[in-house]
Amino acid sequence: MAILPILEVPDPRLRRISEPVAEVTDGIRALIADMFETMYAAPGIGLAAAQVDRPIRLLVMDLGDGPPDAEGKGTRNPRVFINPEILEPSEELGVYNEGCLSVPDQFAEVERPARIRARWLDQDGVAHEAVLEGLAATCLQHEMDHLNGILFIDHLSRLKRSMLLRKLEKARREKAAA
Ligand code: GNR
Ligand code: NI
Repeated sequence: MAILPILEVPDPRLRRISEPVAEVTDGIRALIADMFETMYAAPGIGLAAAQVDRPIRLLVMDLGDGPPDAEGKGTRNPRVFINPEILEPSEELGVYNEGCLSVPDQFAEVERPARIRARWLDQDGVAHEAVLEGLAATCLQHEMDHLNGILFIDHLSRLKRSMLLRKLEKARREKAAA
C-alpha cells in the first residue's frame, strides 16, 4: 500500500479525459487500495484515479456511517465506482459547499442535480444500479467530473473562480515563505 501524490491545479493532467476500465484486474484492485489509503490520509471523502495521475474511469468514496462498530460508532463505508454512468439526473437541484483535494483548502457552493440514478461496476466487476441523493449524489458527480477533466471551480462564475484561484495562490505563497 502507498499514499500517492495528488495532482493540483493548474496541472494539465487534471484536464485529461479518463479512459474506461476494460477489465477489473488485480492491478486495478491494488490501485484502489492505494487510492483509499491516499484519500483517508488527505483526508477526503472521494478521490478519482485522474487525481493520482491514472486517467482511467475509476473513483473511490467514503461518506462514513457504515455498519456501527463495537462501540456503536459510525464507521468507514468504502465504495468503489468503476466506469460509472449517470442514467437519470433529477430536475431538482441541490447546493453543496464543495472542496477538492486538487484545489486545496478552497470551498465554494456548487449547484447540481439533487438525485441521480447511476450505474457502475464494483471492485469485483459486479454491476450495480442505484439512486443516490444528498452528499453521495454531490460527491459522485464531483468525482465523475474529474473523469471528464472538469473541476468544481469550472461550475463557478468567472469572478468567483478567479477570486478562489487568487486565494489559493496567496495561500501557496505564504506557505512557501513560512
Ligand atoms: O474531500 C472532498 N470533499 C468534498 C466535499 C464536497 C463535495 C465534494 C467533495 S470531494 C473532495 C475530495 C475530492 O477532491 N475528490 O475529487
Ligand atoms: Ni475533487
